[in-house]
Amino acid sequence: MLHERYYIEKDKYERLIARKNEKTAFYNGIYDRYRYPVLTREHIPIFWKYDLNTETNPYFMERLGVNAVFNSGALYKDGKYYLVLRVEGNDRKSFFAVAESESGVDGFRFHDYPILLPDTEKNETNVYDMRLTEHEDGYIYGVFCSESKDESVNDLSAAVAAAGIVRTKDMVNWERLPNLKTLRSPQQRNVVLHPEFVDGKYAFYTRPMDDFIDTGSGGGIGFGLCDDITNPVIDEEIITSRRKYHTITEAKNGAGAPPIKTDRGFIHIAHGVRNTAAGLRYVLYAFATALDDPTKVIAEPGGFFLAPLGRERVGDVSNVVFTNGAVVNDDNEVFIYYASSDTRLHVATTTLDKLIDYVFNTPEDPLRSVLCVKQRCEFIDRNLEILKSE
Ligand code: M1P
Repeated sequence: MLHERYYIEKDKYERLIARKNEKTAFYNGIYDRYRYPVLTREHIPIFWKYDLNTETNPYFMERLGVNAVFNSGALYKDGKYYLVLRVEGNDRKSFFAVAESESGVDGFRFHDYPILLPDTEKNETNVYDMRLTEHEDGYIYGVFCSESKDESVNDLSAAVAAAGIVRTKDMVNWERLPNLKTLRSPQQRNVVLHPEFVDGKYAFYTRPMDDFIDTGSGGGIGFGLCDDITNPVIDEEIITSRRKYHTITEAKNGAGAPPIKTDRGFIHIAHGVRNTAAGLRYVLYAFATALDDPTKVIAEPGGFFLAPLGRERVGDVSNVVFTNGAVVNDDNEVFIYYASSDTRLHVATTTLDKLIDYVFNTPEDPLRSVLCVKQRCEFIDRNLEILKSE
């Protein structure tokens, strides 16, 4: 016999999962936004949070609460959309859980259990932000942040971030590989595995950092090669997408979803961070790199691709959008999964053709106000000519 409240909560839960999502009136011609987040803490199965035994839980109390569901890796396979979410318990520890859907915009349901990672890194305290890469070697890799307390300094909050690696073939059984070693960077976060071998080696997008929060001298999104994924070591990292003064990447940037391969180049959707009087502001931006050289930036639209809007602006870490997963389905529709304010997960949809058009035909940031005004005036000139001739 279950507690009577169970049935009420179960009914709410099933109605939430069955709720259809719909595009909003938002328009920019680049992508569509949706009315509802695709996953929130309300989507967590009841039996992850409540003890269903009426003897040990007579008041039907939440015993293991979940605070947030956000930053997810993404995979489209055999007609299904898989997400590996960052789930954060009320105890602040994050872990990973798989959810799947038939539509990619609604109906996401978690598997019965979260992912129990093999406990091979004994100092690891927290894990988060898994990027899923379907690699040409036949495995699906998950690369994530593996965080440990920094015991080398006398500071309770000091932490060290490294890149953890797992791989699977079925999204159920996960093999853990050793953490990535980057010989020239003391800390790493936002590491992404490139889907193809480069010069016969595994290729990673990295984010060299001197410190846990500040990237310090780190110049932007790095790139490095490693011979053996089962003993992953990167010596040299070169910078692909650079941080630039007075742009959306001034404070830091980081790779997001694994790059999307197109006829014109690899398209990257990354995050850029700038400082404001109200704290850091995280937005998404896009750029393309050459097919024969994934480090060479060949197109970089100016400004942000997607920024926090309306209710997205508020959450545990406000004024943040963050992506670590995007997929292309069999109809060349693109699903960009992005979290808002470290609290819940949304989707934006577009098509491959539109994404290519956006990346290759949107003007670059001229980097100075006077040049930006000149750019806009020339743009207005051309448009007024068109309007006059109508
Ligand atoms: O709080 C915003 C984001 O901060 C970190 O990203 P970055 O390393 O670029 O600062 C990550 O912890 C990320 O999970 C989080 O969303």
